[in-house]
Amino acid sequence: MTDPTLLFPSGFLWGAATSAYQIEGATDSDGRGESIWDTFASSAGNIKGDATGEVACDHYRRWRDDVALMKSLNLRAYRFSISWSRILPEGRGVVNTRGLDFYSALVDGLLEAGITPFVTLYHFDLPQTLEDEGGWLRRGIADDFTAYAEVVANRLGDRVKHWITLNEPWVFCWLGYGTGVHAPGRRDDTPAQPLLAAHHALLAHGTAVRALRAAVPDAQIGISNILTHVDPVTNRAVDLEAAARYDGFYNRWFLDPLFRGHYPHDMTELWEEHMPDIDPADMAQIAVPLDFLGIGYYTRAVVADNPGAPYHAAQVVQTQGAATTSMGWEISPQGLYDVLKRVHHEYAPHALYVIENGAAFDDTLSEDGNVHDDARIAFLREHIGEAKHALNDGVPLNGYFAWSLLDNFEWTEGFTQRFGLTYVDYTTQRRIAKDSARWYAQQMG
Ligand code: GCO
Repeated sequence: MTDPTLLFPSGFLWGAATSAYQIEGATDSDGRGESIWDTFASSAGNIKGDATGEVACDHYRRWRDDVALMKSLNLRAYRFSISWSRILPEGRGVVNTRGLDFYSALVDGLLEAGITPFVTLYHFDLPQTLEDEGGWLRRGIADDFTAYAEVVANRLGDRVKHWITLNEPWVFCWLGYGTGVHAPGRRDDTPAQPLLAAHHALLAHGTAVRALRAAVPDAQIGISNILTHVDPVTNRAVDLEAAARYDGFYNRWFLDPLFRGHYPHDMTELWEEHMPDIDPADMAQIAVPLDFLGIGYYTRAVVADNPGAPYHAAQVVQTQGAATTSMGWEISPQGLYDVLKRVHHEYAPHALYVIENGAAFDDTLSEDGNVHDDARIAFLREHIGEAKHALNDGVPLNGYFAWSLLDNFEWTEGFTQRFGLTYVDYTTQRRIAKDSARWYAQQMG
């Protein structure tokens, strides 16, 4: 039975999301080039269990079954990413048609199943050749990304009408070029490298949006930002200020340039000596009008002042007794409501999607052959309830995508964290819809 409190408008788009490196496998197939995640994962000690994406969910070969699975779950939309290295194995130049053929066939399969494709052009997997030239630290990456976006749009744009340029620049800039826990694993104890990478990422977004508009005039184009709701741990002035800095670092650093055309002034002051050189025309490029903002939301952040903490002198603290997922992230449905309301009021994007939301739990296959993931059902029900709450309060929310369709390669966590609506037995590649998948299917059906 559909939960009556969750009734959404009929056009609301229910979906699930994945990304290329996390599910495809077949990293050597059909002319694909190497990406930074191939390199990073092949180096011992970077990933739990030294796991890699070489096989992952073998989606590259099993995509037809996966589309059938989506259809059986009543999905109306599917968000997936394109592997840049399949399309341009060297990052630029010679186009690998077989890579385009794969995504083209997938798009046809989705449309035949009545599922709207949402394409993400970049989900963390930069071609290694481009990283060798400096990756996101090199300004020319914006032109490379734009040229790649054009190639994909020219092939898929007749059928794909929803485009996401970048997935979560906060993640790949700060974790890839600051803490070094994500590919390419470059480290900087100061904000300089992450800020330079982020500026080029935002610029690449802006120039790619223009190229996409030219190639696909009827496209809906957006970006996906991971956002969090920040609460100070106490009401002491130092913690309030730390919370503001953390918010500047995590949320506003990306939202302000996209929607206001400048970086947040309190943060540029804090990071004055680390700021990249900014060409005066860049900010206008970055603030190109968008059709939607995609929000990735997983948890809130409770923040304390910590003068010794790198980058922002603030620290995320655990809430005593709070329920968490197996990632250790506090479960905070209210935070999703707060984020949606805040973005609507302060930045007013034309439309919003919850483009990723979900939870990892220690799922096990029961003797009855099912996965009884009641905790995930509760997580989804509460978060979707808060999304509805925001919609009721005037937020122009157009859809919700569960992360993820399948258990998959969770970056540095390897295969130890299961985020899927569908359980994947990695030894046989059998897919088993979890109880949460059936619950989700009923919401949509
Ligand atoms: C990210 C990505 C996803 C993750 C998901 C769970 O946030 O890093 O978009 O690829 O798998 O968010 O951590």
